Amino acid sequence: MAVPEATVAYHRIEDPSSYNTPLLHNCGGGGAGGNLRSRRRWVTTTIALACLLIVSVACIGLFTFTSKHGPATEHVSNGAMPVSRGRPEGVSEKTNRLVVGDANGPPYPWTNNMLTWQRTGFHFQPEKNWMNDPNGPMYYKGFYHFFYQYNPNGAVWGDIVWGHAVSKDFVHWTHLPLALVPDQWYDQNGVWSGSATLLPDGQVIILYTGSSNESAQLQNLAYPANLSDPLLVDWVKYPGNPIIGPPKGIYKKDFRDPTTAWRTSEGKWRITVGSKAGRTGAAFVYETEDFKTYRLLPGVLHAVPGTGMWECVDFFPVSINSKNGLDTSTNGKGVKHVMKVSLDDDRHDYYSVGTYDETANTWTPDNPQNDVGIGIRYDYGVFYASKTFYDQKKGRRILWGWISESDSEKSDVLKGWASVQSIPRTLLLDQKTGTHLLQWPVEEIESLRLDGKDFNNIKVEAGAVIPLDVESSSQADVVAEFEVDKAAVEAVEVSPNEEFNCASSGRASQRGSLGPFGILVLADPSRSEQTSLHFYISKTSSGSHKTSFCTDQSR
Ligand code: DQQ
Repeated sequence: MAVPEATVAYHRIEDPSSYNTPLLHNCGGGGAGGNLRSRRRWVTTTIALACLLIVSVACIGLFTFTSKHGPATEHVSNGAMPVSRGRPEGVSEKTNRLVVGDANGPPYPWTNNMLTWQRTGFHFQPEKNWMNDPNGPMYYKGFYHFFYQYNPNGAVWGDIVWGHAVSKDFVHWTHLPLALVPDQWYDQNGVWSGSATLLPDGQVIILYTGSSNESAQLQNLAYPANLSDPLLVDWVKYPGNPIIGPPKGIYKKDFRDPTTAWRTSEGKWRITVGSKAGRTGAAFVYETEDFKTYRLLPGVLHAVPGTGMWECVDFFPVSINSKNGLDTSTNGKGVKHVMKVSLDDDRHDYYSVGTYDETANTWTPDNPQNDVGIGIRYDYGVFYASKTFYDQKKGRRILWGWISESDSEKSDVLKGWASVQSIPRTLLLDQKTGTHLLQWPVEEIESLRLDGKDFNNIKVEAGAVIPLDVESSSQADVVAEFEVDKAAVEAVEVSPNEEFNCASSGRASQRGSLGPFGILVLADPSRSEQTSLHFYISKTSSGSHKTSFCTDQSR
């Protein structure tokens, strides 16, 4: 049997205490790290994974074909889920899959110490309270701006406003005053998700969904009060709002989250807004010249039966042959278009690579089997309502996503906060497959690395768990590469039942034909607790190989 060989670079990273500064303090030091180093060596069957571990690393182990010991503690409660608070209002929040067993029973006796320990250092989060979707990310006059769905009044979803923070490097953040709050009839029930567009003449446009006094989802325009303020602290709502209401035949609560606008070959602007008709998820397109009046274009950009409500649609171009990101308006030769939808039904983000036809107002996936909502996801952990933006400073496209903890609302209330944002990721089309996007944490994160340790040529025998001798530290950044020999990959057989799938094909403790192999973090010595990040190589019925990158949080 083949023996994967692993190389692991482990870095302690800085003490996070000073990285989120309160209102209008100085931003911490800027400065990017070194060049993005490509560690993907796909020439042989080498797989790299990078993860910024957000909490104490008690033990890191490498494993393959893990032992048959079942989990000592199964932290899933007996099917009990906290009540989803958002659905009656048109969105579903805190509908987690794995709920720590305090959902309905007596609350777990958390102490302040335990709850403080759970707070992250470098993933973006406000000082307190509930946060969900990333909104309107952009680079403006030297600052990365980040807005987010925020409840200023508590650690559960509700009373939603746009929080606002800026950074020069995605590491040090300065929290600014709330940017948009519900103060009009058309957003009285909440200032929901939306996007920013930078216009060539220097104007900045925000389009967002207001949940009205009657819970209708209406699209609205806002712009900075003072364009010469690099912090864009004050925002004005257009007096002619709302600018777009639900199209005929669409239920008033199924029409939300306008995208960044892109420019057509005629110099007009278009946006898309997610919706559903029956069980068919769909994206409507509107055209405008001044961002105040809009025309609904005939047909839809795309629709997929059976996928339900499409939230937070994202639509952007990627380059077929360059490693640079593309401005959202780029189109033409050498360009593919990515569509991403966030499925309200299963709370996952699905994307697909395809072709945009501006004249026909359609986007078509290259591979209908990988269509949005039924094919590839950005992330197989907890990652939702994501949004990209084009960073014109460094010529890259950056992805943000909302990560909620898999605990209950009760725990959130005790903690006094809920949710973090992903470490922003650079996105590129994988030139090898042409079907997948490559994601890598922004290079700035590497500036946090302190001393580290390298472990080379570790032979990972079947069933082995190899502890790595690393100090216990509160945060760590680990890059692990696995090299699997070609013969072993070729020997993988098609599974008689179904193709491998992270979500349904067994956890890290279940052995398969080539995998799982990966790293275990947050593991106690007996491994009754551990978090696994692992790969699995399988063969599809068409004979091609598929590598899955999974996580198992069940212990
Ligand atoms: N969250 C927002 C909505 C969006 C949903 C409300 C996705 O605009 O559809 O907080 O998480």
